[in-house]
Amino acid sequence: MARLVIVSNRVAIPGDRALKAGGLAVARKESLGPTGGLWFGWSGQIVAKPPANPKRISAEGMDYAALDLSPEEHETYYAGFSNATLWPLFHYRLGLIDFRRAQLKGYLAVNARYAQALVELIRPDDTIWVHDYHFIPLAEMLRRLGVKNPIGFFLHIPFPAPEVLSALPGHEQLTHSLLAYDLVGFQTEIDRHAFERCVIEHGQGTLDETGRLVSGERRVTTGAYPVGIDVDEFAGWAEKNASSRETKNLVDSLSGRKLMIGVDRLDYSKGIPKRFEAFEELLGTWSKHRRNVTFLQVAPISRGEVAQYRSLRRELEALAGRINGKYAEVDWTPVRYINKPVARPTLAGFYRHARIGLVTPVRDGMNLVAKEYVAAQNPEDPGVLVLSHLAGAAHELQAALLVNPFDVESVAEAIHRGLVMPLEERRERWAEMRTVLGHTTQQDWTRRFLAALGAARETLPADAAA
Ligand code: GDG
Repeated sequence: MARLVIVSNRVAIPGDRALKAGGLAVARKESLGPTGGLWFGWSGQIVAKPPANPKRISAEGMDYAALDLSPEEHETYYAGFSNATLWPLFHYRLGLIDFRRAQLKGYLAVNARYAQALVELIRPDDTIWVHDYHFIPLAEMLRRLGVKNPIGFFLHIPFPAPEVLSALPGHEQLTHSLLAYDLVGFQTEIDRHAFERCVIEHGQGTLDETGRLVSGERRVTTGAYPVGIDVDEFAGWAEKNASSRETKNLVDSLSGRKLMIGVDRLDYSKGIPKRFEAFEELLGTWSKHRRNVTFLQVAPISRGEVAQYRSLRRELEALAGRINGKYAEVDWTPVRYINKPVARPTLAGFYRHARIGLVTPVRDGMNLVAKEYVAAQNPEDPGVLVLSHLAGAAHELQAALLVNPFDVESVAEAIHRGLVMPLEERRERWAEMRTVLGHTTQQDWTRRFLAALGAARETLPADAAA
């Protein structure tokens, strides 16, 4: 059976405790499971003189190859171009972009170094699956080194409309380099269409009769493959941990009050400040909810080395302090704000007790927390998902209470509606969402993407394959 080679920013070597919370790590780890293969990426280590060759580890039937970064590479490629230019740009936050030519140079140099190291490891019948915005130019560099294998790319975050992308210096080069892949996959049809528009409107390609992009000799398939979760595993954790010690401590501490929960990496795309304001609005408008609902926000610190993330942290500390100062009683703290990560099985137990799951990103590729919240519910007494229509997950979870995260009053109204929603309506909405989740699991995602990558190559004329 052909080997699968996965490339992603961070390699999750078994037992690696330093790996931060995040959707990609979860999604990719699960996708390597059934096939085995090689996982290639950054070790998480920053060293003065990184060796050219990756560290090799084999564990649990898989091979891992991890490269270290130098402090300068980490600054330019990771903190700089990837997370201070591409991340805000792709999330439509042009005002937060901090573009520097040296960072773009570092980004291209790290991609070139990775390509050089990877080419040594690739076997002729490998299939290569590259993940996310850190590695947009990787296939182009691999092709230059003579790699002819099928290479697919999946973007976990949104792809911006051409009008937005054009704010990036050198954006034509970036979109053009994606055409070196055989398959370019996105979370939603909106993202896929935005990419297609960028290629066509910038004169880099045209559509053939089957809907593929044609650029010179190359033909590139595009598609939407919404990331899913392992629903059964998550539901199992929730059932088991509904009565764990941690959950019991949490439930006891609520003294019978309803729980509303938010769980996000501390990131400005997640809309956490507006969400805090919506909770403040709820307490101000509906006095009956005062003392009767507690909002738990878990927000593990992420990318603390990037300036925009540090200022978000200060903003949230001030907001939580303001709301608690205004409404807290000696025996009730309205907002519990936690910056420490919490293990996913533990979170599953918390979700099961939460009457409201509040997921209000201002832009999000998919958002796995929304799906995990649904999977964790007790079918007899499910909670209510309040979900931003700007999350990719909203395309599937239509039975959630969909909100515009910028409209604080409407988010407050949706929370109120969820808090007073009759059991029958909660069950109906939940059952509809649970059915949808069952059709697009994590396993379905992997299978669909890899099948499309196989098909993208099989139908190519011989001269166009690589
Ligand atoms: C990117 C895209 C896309 C959260 N807090 C903790 C924790 N988590 C886990 C959650 C969930 C994952 O991390 C977060 O996934 P999201 O999808 O919500 O968000 P991103 O990290 O931004 O992920 C996103 C995703 O990639 C997949 O394609 O959906 O749009 O931005 O699984 O449970 N895990 C642990 N402790 C925490 O405190 N252990």
